[in-house]
This record gives sequence, C-alpha cells and structure tokens, in this order.
Amino acid sequence: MKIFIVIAAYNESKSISKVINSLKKAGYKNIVVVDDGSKDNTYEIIKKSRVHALKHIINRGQGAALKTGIDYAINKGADIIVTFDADGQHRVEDIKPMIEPIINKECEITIGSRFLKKTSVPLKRLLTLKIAILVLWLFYGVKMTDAHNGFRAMSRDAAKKIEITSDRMEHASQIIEEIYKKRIKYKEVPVTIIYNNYSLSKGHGGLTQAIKVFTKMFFRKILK
Ligand SMILES: Nc1nc2c(ncn2[C@@H]2O[C@H](COP(=O)(O)OP(=O)(O)O)[C@@H](O)[C@H]2O)c(=O)[nH]1
Ligand SMILES: [Mg+2]
Repeated sequence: MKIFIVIAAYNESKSISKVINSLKKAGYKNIVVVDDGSKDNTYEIIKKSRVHALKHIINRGQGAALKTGIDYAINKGADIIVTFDADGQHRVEDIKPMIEPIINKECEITIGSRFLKKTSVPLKRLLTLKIAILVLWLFYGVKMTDAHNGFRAMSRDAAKKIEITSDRMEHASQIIEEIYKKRIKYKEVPVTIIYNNYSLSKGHGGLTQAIKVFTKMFFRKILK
C-alpha cells in the first residue's frame, strides 16, 4: 500500500520542518508538500527536506494547494492519500486510525472529527465550525460532527472522484458536498486538533471566513 501524505503550506517556515520530521520518524516516506506562494522561506525549507516539494508561484488558497498535491500523489501511484496540516495542529498518531477503515474497505474516505473526542475548541472557532455543520445539514441533509477538518484520508478511487474547484477554505465544505453527491462511502474518525499560540495567532477560522465560505456555498447551490 503506497500511502501519500499531502500537505498544503502557506507561510509555515516556523512549523513545517517539525511536521515533516515527525511524519518521517513515524515511517511515512511519501510526503508531498505544496508551498502555496509563501512569502517566507517555506519553499527553501521543503526543498532541502527530501520530500516531494511543489510550489505555486502565487498564493491560491488551501483548496487549490491540496488539489495540486492530490493530483501529484495520484500520478505517483498513491493507493491512499492523507491530507495533513502544515502548522502542527494534526497529530501523526491519528493517521493510523484514519487509514485503517480504508485499508479494511469499510469506506473510501475518512474525515477527522475533533468533536468525537473530548477536545476543548476555542470559542471563536467553535461557533464557525458549528455554523458550517448546520449549513451542510440544511443544504444537503448531511449530518457531520465536524465539517472543516483538514485531516482526511481517501482511497485512490475516491481521490479521483472528488473534484475540488474551490480554491480557498470553502473547499472543505465542497469535499463534503462531493461525498454526498457522488455517494462515496465515508466515516468520521475522532482526532485531536492541537490549538497552540502559533495556530491561533494566524487568525483564521473566524466569523469573516465563515461568512465567505457560506456565501460561496450559497451561490454554488443556487447557480446549479
Ligand atoms: N490560511 C491559509 N492556509 C493555507 C493557504 N494555502 C495553504 N494553506 C495551509 O492550509 C492549512 C490550514 O490552514 P489554517 O490557516 O491553519 O486553517 P485552520 O487550521 O483550518 O483554521 C495550513 O497547513 C496552511 O499552511 C492559504 O492560502 N491560506
Ligand atoms: Mg491551522
């Protein structure tokens, strides 16, 4: 089984080496890092790290960066693709329980859920995450416990089926829509998301972002 870890990285020079090293230490050999037009030296770091180092020359957003990485992994013969964050918020130990249901053919895709485990999510994040879950339920009738978790694992077939056309953060909701529309068998797996000063200082996941995601989803829904 060829397992590929795909990481989208935007201005992550402070954390990316640590993330790559912990993955290597755990035995993951196929690591694809897509530098999403960072302004810092993220690309120089990944170039030296002996991973598959890809680069967008401009910043296109996490959705676009993941698509680049996933397409690359498919071309390199990946059997399973795991998407993993560059900022140290995901735990390497959680990869095994994420890929097991796919290896055992229980489902084609697993989505990490921080709400199936006892984690304390900062209030600001909690609100937007709950809104995202509600919107997915209202629009598609899909009941998820966590809709914007960047930690996922998918079979090669599922990765080929899912079309990501949303460049920025709304790709997370789009992936759930794709799972629903294409009737891909999925499972939510409890994972721990690490909230530290570094991740919170980046200031994403706030209400403005939630409104942007919702607006894009809304137009996608009515323009179809
Ligand atoms: N915010 C942001 N993250 C990006 C972008 N492109 C790639 N990423 C990566 O996407 C991952 C998740 O981003 P983050 O801001 O931590 O979002 P959150 O943890 O889901 O609230 C990180 O590994 C980023 O480095 C981008 O344009 N903006
Ligand atoms: Mg983060």
